[in-house]
Amino acid sequence: MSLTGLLRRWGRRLRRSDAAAPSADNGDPLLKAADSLRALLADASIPAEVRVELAADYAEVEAMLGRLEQGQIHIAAFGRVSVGKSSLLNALAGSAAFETGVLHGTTTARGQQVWSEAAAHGVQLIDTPGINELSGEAREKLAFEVAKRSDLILFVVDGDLTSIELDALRTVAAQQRPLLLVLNKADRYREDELAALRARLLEHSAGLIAPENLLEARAQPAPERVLRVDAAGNEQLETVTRAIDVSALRARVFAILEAEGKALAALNAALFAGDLADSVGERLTRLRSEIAARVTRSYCLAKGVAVALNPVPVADLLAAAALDVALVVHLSKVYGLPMTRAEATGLLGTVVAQLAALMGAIWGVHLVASALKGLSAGLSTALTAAAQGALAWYATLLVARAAERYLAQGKSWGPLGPKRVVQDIVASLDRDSVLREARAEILRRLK
Ligand SMILES: Nc1nc2c(ncn2[C@@H]2O[C@H](COP(=O)(O)OP(=O)(O)O)[C@@H](O)[C@H]2O)c(=O)[nH]1
Ligand SMILES: [Mg+2]
Repeated sequence: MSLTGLLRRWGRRLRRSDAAAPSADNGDPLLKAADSLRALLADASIPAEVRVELAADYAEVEAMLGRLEQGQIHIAAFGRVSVGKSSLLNALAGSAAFETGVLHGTTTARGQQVWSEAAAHGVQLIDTPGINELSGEAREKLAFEVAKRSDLILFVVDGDLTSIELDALRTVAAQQRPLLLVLNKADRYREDELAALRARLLEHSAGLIAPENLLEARAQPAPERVLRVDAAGNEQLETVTRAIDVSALRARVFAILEAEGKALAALNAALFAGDLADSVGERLTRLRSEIAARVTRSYCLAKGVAVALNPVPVADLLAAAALDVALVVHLSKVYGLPMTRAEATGLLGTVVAQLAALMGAIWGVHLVASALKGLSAGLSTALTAAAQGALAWYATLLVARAAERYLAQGKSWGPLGPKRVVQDIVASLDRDSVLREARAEILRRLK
């Protein structure tokens, strides 16, 4: 199996990881996740170019590994601007570390503080700028990024879900991280309103949030104005501060921490590593086909020019194999599945046999006709030569495509077998335009 295929499989396996449900026989999920991350970081077969492109992700995996080793858990607040995310985290931490305010966009960057009460669990509280109804795409992107890299997400709202919130909730839920829905500013509602709101929230988030994961909070309740009448009968307007109350949320978070503990972090790391393995795999596939296309083109040109300079009969085109063997060997290296010359010769033999069988009768007539198409009588020898060279180019391109298919499937023709694969390739290439381009390119080189 190719590296790309392995990475894909690995990504799936990591995502399926039973890290969240540790059992006695599958070892410590933390260690398992850490081992997977370490293996991904150390995989020497991933080209430097891919590492550079995915540097930020690699750094994140390293950071996760660090967190896993220190046993850290990240809890992030996520939600619309001004619902009280910063206030909520401050209330949990019992500090005022995060800036809060009535103005939209008080929080502009990701923030982090230790939750000392949950220090035994190594919990860090993460603040995010929040998603916006109207603007702030970059901030919104950041919020989603943070959510993606957190171990437990507090999705904070201050009323019924808006459609934007519902979309965001779905997106976050799809990341498969443990998720709590927090109805903050509960002080603004009467008991009966709260009950109705609760029912609506559960209805709207059905399938995403279980009832025990919907919590009410009063992170920074507004002071209450009460009219007092003293003994003398004087009326006085008093401002009474109301107590911060995040006890239900705190209890739920602790219950989750107790029950699932470090497995949360392991699960998240596994999910993230799975994503990374996928993007490495995709990037690798793209990179390979880019390089393979360059390599193939240079061989096609070399062969085309060589044949044009030293024309050979059409039937010999497929036999003039030295360059094609070199091409197959070269491609096998690009695909990280090196082949010996003997192996490459064998592969070439298979492809050429299929091509010959496929083209058989048409080979001499149609192909030469299309190679020469558009050329009028009184051809210069250069044009005839270029037409011959173009045929050689075309044959080499077919060989390269077939070899690539074979390599991309981990040195296998797959269930279709070589005959169908070669047929597909011949059908998928626009022969006339290949020949046209080849001829033009060869003529340019011959001048
Ligand atoms: N009434 C009420 N207001 C709150 C509560 N929590 C936060 N606020 C207010 O909501 C505003 C926005 O809070 P902030 O934490 O900055 O929101 P963020 O943008 O989500 O981080 C501030 O003026 C807070 O005082 C609450 O529980 N009740
Ligand atoms: Mg804030």
